[in-house]
Amino acid sequence: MDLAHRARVALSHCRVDLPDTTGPTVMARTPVTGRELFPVPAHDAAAVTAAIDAAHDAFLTWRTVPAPVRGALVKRFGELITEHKEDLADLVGIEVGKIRSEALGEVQEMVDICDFAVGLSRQLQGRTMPSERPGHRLMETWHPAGVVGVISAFNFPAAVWSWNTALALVCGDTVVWKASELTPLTSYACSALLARAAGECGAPPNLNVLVVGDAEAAAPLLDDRRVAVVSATGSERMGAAVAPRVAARFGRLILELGGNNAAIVTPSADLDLAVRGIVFAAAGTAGQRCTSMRRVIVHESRAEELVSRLAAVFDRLTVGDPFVEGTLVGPLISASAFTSMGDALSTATADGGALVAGGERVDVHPDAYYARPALVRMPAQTALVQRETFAPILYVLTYSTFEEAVALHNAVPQGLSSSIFTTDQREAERFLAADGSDCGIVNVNIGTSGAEIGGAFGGEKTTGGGRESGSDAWRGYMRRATNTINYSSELPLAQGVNFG
Ligand code: UN1
Repeated sequence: MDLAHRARVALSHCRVDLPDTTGPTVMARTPVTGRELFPVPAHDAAAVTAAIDAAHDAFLTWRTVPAPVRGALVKRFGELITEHKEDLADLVGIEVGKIRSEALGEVQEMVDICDFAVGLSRQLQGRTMPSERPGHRLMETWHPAGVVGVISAFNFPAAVWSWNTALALVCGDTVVWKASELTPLTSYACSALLARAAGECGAPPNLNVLVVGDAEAAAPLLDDRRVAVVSATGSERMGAAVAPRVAARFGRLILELGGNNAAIVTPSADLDLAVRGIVFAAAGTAGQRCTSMRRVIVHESRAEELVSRLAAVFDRLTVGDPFVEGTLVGPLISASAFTSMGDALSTATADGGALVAGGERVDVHPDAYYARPALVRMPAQTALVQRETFAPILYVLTYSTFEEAVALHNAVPQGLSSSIFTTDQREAERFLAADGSDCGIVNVNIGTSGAEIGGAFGGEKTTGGGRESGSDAWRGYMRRATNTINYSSELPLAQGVNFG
């Protein structure tokens, strides 16, 4: 199959009009074959500043459009995504190497967040509180915050942007999107669909301005005070570079960084369920989700059985071309991702770990990097296990007491997603309690990945503390004003203060 041709067809369905550029370009690639596709325009720092100018101009109009009218645009956008679901899934499949079902799932996640945001556009509610003063009213109002800088990663090139953008738009913000250089085609297609929806709805242009570039190009997003919120998804290293710069100008941050997600498997666990949940979370998306499962902490009484069942499944997972039906594990994004995986496995063995299954390169295309998901038993939670390696490696640790399991679980720097497999209600509740899992996402009897958009998504510690997507994450995209209104003809002061 000619993936360059297929990408061009999807782009033209989405009415992406790529200008012939004399300026900087980035080469679109596919990890499916490891080949280059074609060059597309890229942006430098000057273009990013121009993007902020344009998005800020649009903000000045957009913030006064009634929120339900803003919702109507997001509704149309959701319809266009639905109409182009196959095209977007093609691009995600080509640029990220996701299997069809997961590529379609990513696009469905976009439709879901649009639905959510449309409803939200009539529910951006502030509270009214009783005032302590007679003839006074105390209330809060939520206002648009400004330009939102969205920095997204290769692994969810469309959905993570849409979580931010659907909310930002109904909240009255506009967006400058710094997309991953690894997935420019998907970002051009998403932006074209949104621009089309905006045009049809009579919304101002430049509600979302796409920039494709490297970290240096993104610098104005971090430093420009008009960018009220920076929502960045990616590695802990990226977050450590971004956060202090935004904080230095007191900009608001929504960070969604590394995960080192684990499942605890207790003596009472339903192992049929556990094996399925663990395999999807660990091997799905070739271990390249921020929610991918990286650790299993299993009770010593079930360890042999669980490991042998997991190994049997890892050994027979279909690793291969994601466009071939039946494939479950597609490629790693790059040669360097494969090298990191290999390095991690060597360190694991040097640290006394035992490779039980997988880890080897699978020969699918000579220039592409496919790997069989690796299952590694570790004698301890070593420095390596405490790090996020963005590849399909699952470390197995054992425990004897529940307290030990929770302590091991929480003894990593990251705090994104977690799960427990148990049929003991006490254990489940203890894991969910204040002294249980310290993560932002805590699941029972499902794996760590595949969160629904209705909940707030994000995590603690080095994961960065941000929340995106559902629940009340919208508040991160608005500014709150507290209003005290005096409708009396007296001027009583709060706290009973007397002044003259
Ligand atoms: C990510 O990997 O950055 O919960 C996002 C999940 C998906 C989103 C992952 N809904 O796995």
